[in-house]
Amino acid sequence: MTRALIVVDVQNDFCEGGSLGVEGGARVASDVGELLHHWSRRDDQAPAYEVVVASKDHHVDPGSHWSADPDFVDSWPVHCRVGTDGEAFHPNLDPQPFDAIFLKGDHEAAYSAFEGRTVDGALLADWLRSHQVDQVDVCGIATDYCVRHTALDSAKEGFETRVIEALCAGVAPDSTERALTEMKAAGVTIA
Ligand code: VGL
Repeated sequence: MTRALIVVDVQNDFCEGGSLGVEGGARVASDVGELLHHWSRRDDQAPAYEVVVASKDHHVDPGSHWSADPDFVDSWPVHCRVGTDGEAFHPNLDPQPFDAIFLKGDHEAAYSAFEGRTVDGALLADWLRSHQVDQVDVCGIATDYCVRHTALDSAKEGFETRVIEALCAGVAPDSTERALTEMKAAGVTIA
């Protein structure tokens, strides 16, 4: 069994103070940072991941995904614009020992890390398979959007998939509850 951790969109714009700040985002960033600290030291508390990767929302011009009058379902305030501080990983996410980073959404909405590519053009599913990964843990922001889509795609791609709820933050309580139910129904374990 080879397990990977996918850290989804722990970026400034999705944390408190960002343009699309999710409550609990900065806390998720520091909790994931602590886990990565143990992982990179390979110490007694290190989680058993062979590889850790991250995704980033990475928008240049995503069309109607950005709106001056967003509905917070399909359209959103300007966020994660390439070249801005909002697109950067949150500073609480420390260290950042990622084996690969998958960038998504240059010119469209992209909620799933599986839509992302490395700078070399590798897609996440191919990258995981080439690293013999068969089990995936997902954490990050937001539970009801990018974590949800990432976990559903992961299960669809055939990876045994688990979402670490304590290391996620959602946009809204209702949609977060619905997302957890939908993920469970798709065979994802909520840990
Ligand atoms: C996200 C809303 C818009 C997310 C991305 O990362 O969950 N949410 N774009």
